[in-house]
Amino acid sequence: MGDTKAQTRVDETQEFGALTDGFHLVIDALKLNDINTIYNVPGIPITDLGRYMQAGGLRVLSFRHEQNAGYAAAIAGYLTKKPGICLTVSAPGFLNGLTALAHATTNCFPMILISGSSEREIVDLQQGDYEEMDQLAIAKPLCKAAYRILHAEDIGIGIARAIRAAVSGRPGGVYLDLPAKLLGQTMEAEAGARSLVKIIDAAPRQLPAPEAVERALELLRSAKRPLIILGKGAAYAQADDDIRALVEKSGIPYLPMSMAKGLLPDTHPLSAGAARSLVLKEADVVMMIGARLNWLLSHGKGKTWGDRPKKFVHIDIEPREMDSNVEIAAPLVGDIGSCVSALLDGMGKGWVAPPAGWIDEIRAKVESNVARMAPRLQNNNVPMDYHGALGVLRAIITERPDAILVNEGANTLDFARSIIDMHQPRKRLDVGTWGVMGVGMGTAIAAAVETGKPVLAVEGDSAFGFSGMEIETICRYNLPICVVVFNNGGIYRGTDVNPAGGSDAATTVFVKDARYDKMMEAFGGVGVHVTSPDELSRAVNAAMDSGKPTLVNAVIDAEAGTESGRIGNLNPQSVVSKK
Ligand code: ADP
Ligand code: TZD
Ligand code: MG
Repeated sequence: MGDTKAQTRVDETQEFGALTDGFHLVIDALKLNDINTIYNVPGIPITDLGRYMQAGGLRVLSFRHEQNAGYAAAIAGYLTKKPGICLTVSAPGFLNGLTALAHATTNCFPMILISGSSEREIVDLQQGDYEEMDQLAIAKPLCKAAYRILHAEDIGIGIARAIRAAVSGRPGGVYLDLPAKLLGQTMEAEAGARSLVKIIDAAPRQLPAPEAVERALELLRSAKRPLIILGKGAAYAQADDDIRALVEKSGIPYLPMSMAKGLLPDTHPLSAGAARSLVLKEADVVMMIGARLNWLLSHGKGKTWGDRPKKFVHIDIEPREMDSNVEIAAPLVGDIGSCVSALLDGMGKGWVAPPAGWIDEIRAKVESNVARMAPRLQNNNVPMDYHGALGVLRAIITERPDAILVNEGANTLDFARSIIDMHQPRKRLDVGTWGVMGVGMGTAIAAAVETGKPVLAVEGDSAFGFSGMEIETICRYNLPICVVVFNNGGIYRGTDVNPAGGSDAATTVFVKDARYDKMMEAFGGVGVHVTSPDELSRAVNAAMDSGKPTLVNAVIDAEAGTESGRIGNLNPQSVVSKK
């Protein structure tokens, strides 16, 4: 794009000292609101925007595909409570970013997708402009809010609206459309500065009603077998100390959803993580904190939940979440920090812990499940199975509790989730509500960038393939990320054969003995090929010590996995064909 033209514009601005333009108003508006990292892929009409951002002190990370930049922005939002920003070009770049925006919205992560767009007059008359697309209309159903800014003097307000929409109430994705023409528009610098908005209290606390708090406490007091379920909303809220205090003061056992693992350490005596089936079936009062009764919790009913009647307390910032799947006896609507601290206050001194029998029953189940698993995690089989490989990664995370674990795949996901204990909040980042393959490298990059902590990404070989090209990005920014590819040669297993017997491979298998480690070497990173748990342990420890971008190709027994991991039951069955 016209580098020299853009440069001239800046020179003129400096010369007259009185003009600014759309480019710089966007940058100033973001900086004014403490947004300092941008995940992007450059091109018309936003190449110069990225350059000016970098020149203006923002950190601008360029990806190889917008979807990965988008997943990075989404998880940045989750980790920081500020909207993660993904910047893309028009139509195809926008569409690539849109999947991530929808993912952010589904997971309640604050994110803003900012896309350049083509000439409105031509787009609206469908006259075939460069990358013509009515992006605003397409984005709308997939996000919380969508805005377009047409005039430079509206940039301040437009960006303020986008930020507020992303982080207030239930967080989510916001689309912001910036037509090419807007960026080049000029206005008086002083008026421009005055038009910017520094947002006061972007995500206001929402206090629960006192009677709702009392109703919840009454129900909890009446419980014989109470259970707390912690979801990623609880992790997002960053009310870590109060949540821990609530669990410990109440003495109520808790079950963490995948990304809530580590909010309290998985080894905590009140963790019911290893007794999931028991507690879901047997509990009589369940308090949900920042978790939804969606498919991941079997909608709060059916076999998983057993026959015992249950009553629910539900803490959520979104009132419409109440009664979404089952009746909620005690809705507690408000932000988690405020709700949890109100419950703590209300418990006072006279709180009586749940009956010891319930706690003992859970402890016994947890201990027997953990003991049963222990020897399997220590096996040194070659080829490796999931247990042997994950046993060593579990030990590594226990020794390095502040490292961030990124995880995707089917068997690779399900086994890692249950085997690897987490010890600190927001350290486990995974596929989220939709179970999206492809979040891996974007998530790992944003985790390293936003927290400065080392990242261990445990990836199925299929899952890795969706975002694998971003290992170049990891090397380019020299990020402390160790990617372990669980290479079983396919999706679920590497052993399927083409039922038609032809020369085409089966639908779920990949090239045998692929060497993903060599991809990393191509970009100057460290590639290691391992076949045993001991080798895996050495390679990952070395990577975590050195902080060098590393990819470990971990060969896993092609027969070890099962169809769809733990959710094979969701596959429809044909009455005509039998597998
Ligand atoms: P999980 O998948 O871990 O069960 P979900 O994504 O289903 O978690 O649920 C997260 C819930 O947390 C959403 O219903 C969302 O509205 C809620 N939430 C997010 N942030 C807050 C907050 N700060 N206060 C209250 N509720 C929140
Ligand atoms: N596409 C997208 C975007 N998300 C998905 N979840 C899928 C496709 C379907 N899918 C799964 O649900 S898991 C998976 C796919 C393709 C890959 C599983 O294979 P893997 O893991 O190699 O990553 P395992 O260890 O071999 O099971
Ligand atoms: Mg696989």
